[in-house]
Amino acid sequence: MTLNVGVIGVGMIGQEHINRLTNKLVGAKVVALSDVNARQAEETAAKLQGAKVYSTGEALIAAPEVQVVVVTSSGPTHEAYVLAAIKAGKLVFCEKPLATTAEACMRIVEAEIASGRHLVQVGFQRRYDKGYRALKKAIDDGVIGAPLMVHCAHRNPSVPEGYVSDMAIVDTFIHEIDALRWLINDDYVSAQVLVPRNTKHTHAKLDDPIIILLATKGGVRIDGEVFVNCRYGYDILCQVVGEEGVASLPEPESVLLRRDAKLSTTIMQDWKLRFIDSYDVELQDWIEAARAGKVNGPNAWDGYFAAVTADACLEAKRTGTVAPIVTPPRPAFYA
Ligand code: NAD
Ligand code: ISE
Repeated sequence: MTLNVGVIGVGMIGQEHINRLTNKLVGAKVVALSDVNARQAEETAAKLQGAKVYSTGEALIAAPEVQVVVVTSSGPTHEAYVLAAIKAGKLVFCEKPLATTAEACMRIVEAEIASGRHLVQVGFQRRYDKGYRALKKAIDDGVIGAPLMVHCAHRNPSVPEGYVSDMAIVDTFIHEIDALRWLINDDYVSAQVLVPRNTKHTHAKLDDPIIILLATKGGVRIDGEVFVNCRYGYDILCQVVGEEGVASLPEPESVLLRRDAKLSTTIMQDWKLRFIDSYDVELQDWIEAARAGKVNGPNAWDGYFAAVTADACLEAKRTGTVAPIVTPPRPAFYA
């Protein structure tokens, strides 16, 4: 059975996901598109066989030929589309963030529980990355003993002018927020944010770099650097220090060169390339689960927990204090 997919949002990652659904993955077909930029939706549809353009995301979700929905529109629009998909009883893959506030994520959690079905997956693709999976296996197998500390960094070469301070947390560090609690099987209890002096490459509305300190229920301490004007490349680092040893995220494969009296490898410049395989694995897994009427990946509760943590980081940065991370107990529905 081929799944008929409707995609809402045909911007940067929307195009990437449409391309992989159409040309790389198996078991799905993009049959419907919608975007507030109608021209862009029409131009994208023209390149696909038989995809229909809907003037609103809600109309796309309601369309009988659309079996499952992919939401790749901008963050503030996610809540309404995910809620509409739940109401229509359709499985929905929503790019991160699930929604832009913890309250909005909770409304999604409540609606999903009320529907009685698992319908929502959030686009935290790091859980599908080969390197992160190998690192998690080493931790889960007890190779380094119980984790004590995690050191990590998320560096981008540069960001556009519109990228402002909060985005370092809600758009960028949100990936670490989700990946690290999954990696060490723990939840966070507090956050603190340190702001070193700015790089000369930043602008007035962006503190860059920043350091985020998280503490977990189990007593693990995490330090995460976000540096989005690092200049030299797109670099994701993660090292877990345990009682018996240290495990690090493997570097992406690259030829090791000996030349001109130098030993060198290439550092990628772009998140799209760095995680290209994980996006493929993530969406293929989603399609296969969806064909069985299920969701296997990061769920609405994970999206909610990430949003609560991001809010605490923002509060900690604003007040210069250690902010508590408080959530209600995880509902049995998400056990
Ligand atoms: P983008 O700005 O390139 O694209 C967003 C698209 O949404 C645009 O085409 C815009 O016209 C459309 N849009 C805006 N409001 C809409 C509405 N109400 N209804 C329908 N369409 C609407 O942004 P992007 O970089 O593609 O990001 C989209 C989402 O994907 C964001 O939530 C972002 O955080 C996420 N993202 C995730 C990753 C990842 O690594 N998982 C990477 C990049 C982006
Ligand atoms: C972007 O929104 C993403 O999601 C990328 O994966 C991330 O690495 C980048 O820093 C974000 O801005």
